[in-house]
Amino acid sequence: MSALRFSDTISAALADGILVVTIDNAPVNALSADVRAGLMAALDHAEKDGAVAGVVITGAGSTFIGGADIKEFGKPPVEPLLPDVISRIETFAKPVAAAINGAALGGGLEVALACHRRHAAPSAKLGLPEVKLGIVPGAGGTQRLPRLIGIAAAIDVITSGRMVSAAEALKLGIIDSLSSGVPVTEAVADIKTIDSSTLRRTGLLPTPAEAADIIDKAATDALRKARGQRAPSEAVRLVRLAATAPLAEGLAEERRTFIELRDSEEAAALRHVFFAERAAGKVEGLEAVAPRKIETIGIVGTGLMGSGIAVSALNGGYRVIGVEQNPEVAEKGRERIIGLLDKAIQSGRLDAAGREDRVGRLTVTADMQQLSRADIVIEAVFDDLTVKTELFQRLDTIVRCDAILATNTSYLDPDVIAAATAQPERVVGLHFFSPAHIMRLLEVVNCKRTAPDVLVTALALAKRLGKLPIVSGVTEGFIGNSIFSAYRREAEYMLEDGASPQEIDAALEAYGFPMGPFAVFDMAGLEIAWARRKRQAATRDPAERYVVIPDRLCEAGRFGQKTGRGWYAYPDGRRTVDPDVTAMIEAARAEKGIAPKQFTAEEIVARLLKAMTNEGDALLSRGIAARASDIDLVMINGYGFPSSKGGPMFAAGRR
Ligand code: 3H9
Repeated sequence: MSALRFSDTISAALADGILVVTIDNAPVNALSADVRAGLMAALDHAEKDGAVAGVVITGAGSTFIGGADIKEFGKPPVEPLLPDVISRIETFAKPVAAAINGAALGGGLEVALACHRRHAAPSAKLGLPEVKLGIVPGAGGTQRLPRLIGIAAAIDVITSGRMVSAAEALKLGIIDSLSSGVPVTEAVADIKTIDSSTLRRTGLLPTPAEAADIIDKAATDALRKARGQRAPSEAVRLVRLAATAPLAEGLAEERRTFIELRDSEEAAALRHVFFAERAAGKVEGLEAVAPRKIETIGIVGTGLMGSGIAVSALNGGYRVIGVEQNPEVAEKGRERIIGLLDKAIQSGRLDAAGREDRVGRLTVTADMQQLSRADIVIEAVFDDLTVKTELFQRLDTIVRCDAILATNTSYLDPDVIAAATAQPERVVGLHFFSPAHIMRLLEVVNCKRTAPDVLVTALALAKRLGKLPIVSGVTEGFIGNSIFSAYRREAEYMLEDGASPQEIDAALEAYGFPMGPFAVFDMAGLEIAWARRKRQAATRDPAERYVVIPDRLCEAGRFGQKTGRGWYAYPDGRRTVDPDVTAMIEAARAEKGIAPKQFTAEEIVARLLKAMTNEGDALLSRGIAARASDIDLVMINGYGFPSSKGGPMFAAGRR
């Protein structure tokens, strides 16, 4: 094999008369301008060189191609454009095969779809995740995929943006073969046998015949899940076009739609979220710190939160020791955890073998001494400072000296809990969101004395649990509840100033929140916040504006949905405006002599955004949050802020 180089990222070697072209553009072989130019140059070479009988395209490392280079979006386009490279591959006179060694996503799969043959490693994942970035595939995905697998299946794959396993890709017809060895070797052997006059050019295939009702159902399902987002509905329209329009027409319409969506606010916001997620959990200065080894996780308390944490830990492959106060409660905790695993089976997220494996790694006991085997203990007991400090002092005497202690408090000061222990540097906060086995967000609280390797271990653990870890410093409510408190306060101020709960909720829901704040308060219950306000009453600054309406609601026994009444009434479970609440609000305004103002939906959103970003700025200036994008991720993943708006800090910057 003699090595050839076509650009900084594209090299090739001749193997048995086949030019094996390798894309080496770490970290994910994205299709940058240099990759596109190198691919074109390699094809030029293959076209002219009579010794080359065919071409195999593959990726260096563990990825085939991670897609278009998202960092290039928003910059002036640089030729050759990806659709031109792809069209050159499809119409190439000599056979071209894709040796899919790892993830083939977005533009990466589009390159493969244009090849005449596709061989994938069993571990490869394939997909068109563009809708997650607010765009549609822009290099032929909506036109070529349906020609291979049919309209209904293409609608599902493209509008979900899901990763398809190599085995499923074979079944669907996306790939031609699953490699039992090295995909490149098999692709070279295969392509040598192909006659150039019989090349299967995907774009020229008709879409397979399908019953109209199957296609309609796939489209209806996709649009229902899209909940008003543009990209999935545009993708459905484009995929349907593949059945009726010639390739050139379909590609032109796809390109026009791709560019329009790529330049939209929604796509800019979703790109921000993509890069924010990659930056999250990275702590400056700790890059070289190695995490401690974690195999066994102790969890004290197996109630609602503890059982969810246990399921997360079992899903992450850890051994779990749950501890309860007595054997009866331990048995209940075990049943609760197994019940959650059974639910996962019912919803198809887990199979019977997976359940057995998890149950085999689970112990729930009333014997706290068992925690001497744990590498980390997470407490999920009642959120009370005395309860937690006493527990940590007891744990100090039981766990190994190198074990980590984590508190799952949402409002208490973990520095105080840490200070009560013999080794405060081994204490970290892990603030899970409920239900803990479902919610991705995990605030990792870096306490005053947390050791660097303890923080790094907590972050590594969070990733293995499939969580999105965001580091927060210590402050009341950490990042999320600090901002949510500011949001809540402002919503209450607006209520007093003249807006109704239903106007505020409707404005936020039209903006993209699944529920407005008052509907959320009713769902969560009003009594916990009431209890906290009562605790804080003695120390509250009398000059601070205080809205009494939520207290009045609680005094009237209106604790939200669970009591059938809160900010709204719930006859037959339906959220309904309650004249009694309107009267309470009007009375509270009159007591303060406030003349109610009218608010537009735009004003309501602007005021709430401002309250969130003011608090966000304060958290940044105090070093509680490391970056504005971390705040955005917390609000999107923990509090329903619409990802299509990019989070409060991003949205405020675009106004
Ligand atoms: C597209 O293809 C449009 C076309 O239809 C039409 C075009 C005309 N570009 O996730 P990781 C970076 S749209 C630039 O932690 P993993 C990422 O920022 C694209 N950079 O790795 C990070 O950088 P850093 C459709 C990218 O192993 C680093 O790579 N494709 C891109 O957990 C590692 O990322 C997608 O939407 C990119 N495309 O997962 C796929 N991708 O180290 C998006 C990644 O500086 N990518 N980076 O923080 C992924 O889903 C995952 O990255 C992947 C690897 C599964 C590939």
